[in-house]
Amino acid sequence: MTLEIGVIGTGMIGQDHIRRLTHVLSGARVAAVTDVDLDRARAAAADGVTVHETGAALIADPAVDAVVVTSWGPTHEEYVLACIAAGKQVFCEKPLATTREACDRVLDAEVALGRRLVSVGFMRRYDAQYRAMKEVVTSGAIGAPLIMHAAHRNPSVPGFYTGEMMINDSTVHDIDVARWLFDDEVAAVTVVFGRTSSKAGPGFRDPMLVLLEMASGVLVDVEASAHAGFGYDIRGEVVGEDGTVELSEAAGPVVKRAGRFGGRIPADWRERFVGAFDGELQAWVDAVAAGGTTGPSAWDGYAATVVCETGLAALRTGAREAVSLRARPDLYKEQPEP
Ligand code: NAD
Ligand code: ISE
Repeated sequence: MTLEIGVIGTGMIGQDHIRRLTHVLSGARVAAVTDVDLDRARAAAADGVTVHETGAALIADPAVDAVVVTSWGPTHEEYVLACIAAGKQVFCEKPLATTREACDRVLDAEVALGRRLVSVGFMRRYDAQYRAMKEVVTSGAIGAPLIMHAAHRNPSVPGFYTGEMMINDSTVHDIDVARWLFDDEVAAVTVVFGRTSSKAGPGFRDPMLVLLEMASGVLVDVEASAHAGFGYDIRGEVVGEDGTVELSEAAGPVVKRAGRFGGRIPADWRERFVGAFDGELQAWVDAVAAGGTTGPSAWDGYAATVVCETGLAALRTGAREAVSLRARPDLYKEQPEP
């Protein structure tokens, strides 16, 4: 069976997911696309792909089995809720929705339906290095985890980027990794600033340190940088009672010559996480074709958004801000893989 997919939002990542669904993955094809910019949707549609004028029409299309949402964050709630109402599986790029209240509405709708239809695109869970790190942590080989040091260094960001976006768009991935790696919730967030890079625009205090306190007491410090310049550099090290585990250099071989060694640093998140993006979408296609779903749930999307909102409060106040989550519904107590 070939799963017929509809893609809402044909911008940067929408086009990338269309490419992988069409040329890289198996078991699915793009049957329909839409975008508020219809010319962009038409440009992204290969022969035989229907271009719908609205997301609502795409979701209602009986030829569409399942939906991929890659439009702007504030539009995700509407499309995810429409997919739940239509009983269609939906893979939604992060964020699930941009406010706690919007995420609540998605949780309420899915819980009322009584089965999981929503998967959220936190692709790092499918990265080979992060998965190997999780295996080491859960095996007990380094003893009880105490601290995680992480860095999320963007080479550069568009001129409209702000400190708030560093939390909502970038650090959100580190927040999801921490929850997944330690199978735990974030209990409090503090944001600390030091010297600001001369490359940052007016009012943008970059870099920042985001300190996450997990409910277990594990501390996660995330250096979030927007202007690293030299490349896209993602780092992580977990310090346990008996040892440490660290992500290795990301891409390619190490070359030694003329008394030096070196290798490539990924240019951006597409290069660094290409395998993770392929893996998450293939896993989702396979699970949906088999009649279910997999991957980060609406609960994971909700928790990440609430922690980001708390992070924004911490950024404004400079104080330690406690995270307050609603009770986790039974539907999300058993997490499907990974
Ligand atoms: P983009 O601006 O390149 O593309 C978004 C597209 O959505 C645009 O073509 C826009 O016209 C369209 N759009 C906006 N409102 C719409 C609506 N109501 N209905 C239909 N289409 C609409 O942005 P992007 O970088 O592709 O990001 C899209 C989403 O993917 C964002 O939520 C972003 O956070 C997420 N994202 C995730 C990752 C990741 O690492 N997982 C990376 C980049 C982006
Ligand atoms: C972007 O939106 C992403 O999601 C990338 O994974 C992240 O590394 C980058 O900082 C964001 O801008």
